[in-house]
Amino acid sequence: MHRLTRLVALVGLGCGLLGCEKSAPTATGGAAPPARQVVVGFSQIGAESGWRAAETGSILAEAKKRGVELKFADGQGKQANQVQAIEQFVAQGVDAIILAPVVGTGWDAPLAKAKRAGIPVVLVDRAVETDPSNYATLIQSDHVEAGRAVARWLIEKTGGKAVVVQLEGTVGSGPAIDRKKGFEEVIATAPGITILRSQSGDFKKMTGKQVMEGIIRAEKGAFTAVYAHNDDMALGAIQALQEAGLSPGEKVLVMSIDGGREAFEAMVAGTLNCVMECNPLLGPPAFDAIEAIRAGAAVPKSISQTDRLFDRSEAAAALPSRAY
Ligand code: GZL
Repeated sequence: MHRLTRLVALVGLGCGLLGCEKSAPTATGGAAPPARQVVVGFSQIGAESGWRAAETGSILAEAKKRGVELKFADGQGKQANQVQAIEQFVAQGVDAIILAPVVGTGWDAPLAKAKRAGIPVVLVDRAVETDPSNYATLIQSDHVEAGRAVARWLIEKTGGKAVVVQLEGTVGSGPAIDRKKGFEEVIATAPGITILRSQSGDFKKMTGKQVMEGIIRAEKGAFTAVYAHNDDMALGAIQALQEAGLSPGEKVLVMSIDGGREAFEAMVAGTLNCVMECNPLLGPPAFDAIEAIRAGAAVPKSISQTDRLFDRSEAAAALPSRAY
């Protein structure tokens, strides 16, 4: 192998497969210019839940591992901040953008701007309504199926008889819309199950607790199950139920989605009855997708994560090996 090619190859390997742009050797065989580090902009929703923190950690760690310069923008839960971050990334000429979109609509303009600049966008954990040509791929769990799985568990557990309080995620977000859709589609097959109240807790623990407190005040103990769209709201609701003496996990079944460590600990403690996983460790698939795109390889428009439901009877055995 020619000495120069060997040098370029070594530089490439030194940066990790994605970390550095390989510079072509000069025509005269002179020293290759220094390889340029790949730069990725990451527009994150915020830090509303344990799940969100795990996702952020996974993406930051994967960028470091691959030698990629990551420009991180915390949207603090506001779409306007995320749109501004995307526009800044485009102005800075990043090589790719990772976007976790807080809500499902209102992204056409910033995504079209990135497309015109030739910057691929990888969507993670939530879908958006836009022309599919505006993004390269979407990496997420199947949120509709997650709602269906929780509903199937409730029907089996109760013989199809329950009065449910539903704590919904962030208004307008893909997971909240889909987890509601999947759950309600399946419980419609069980006429003995009704939804007494359905209200957004914005995927936040304190908001989930406050919403639960309001429903307890209004409805007393007129419900037998709580379906929370994520662990944080479930844990907040459990606190409210305990403070009202309504024994969560026993008299009132509590079901959640995400599957973080705290949820498994609540199942071991007996206050949470089942959790449907939603894998937050999207760093590796996100950077695999960026690597493939930069290599000119075809990437599927949608990459789904595989998740499963855990009943609390399985929690103690599963807890030690939980990765998030
Ligand atoms: C799901 C993700 C949701 C989690 C919540 O992909 O968007 O947002 O379920 C998080 O915990 O806040």
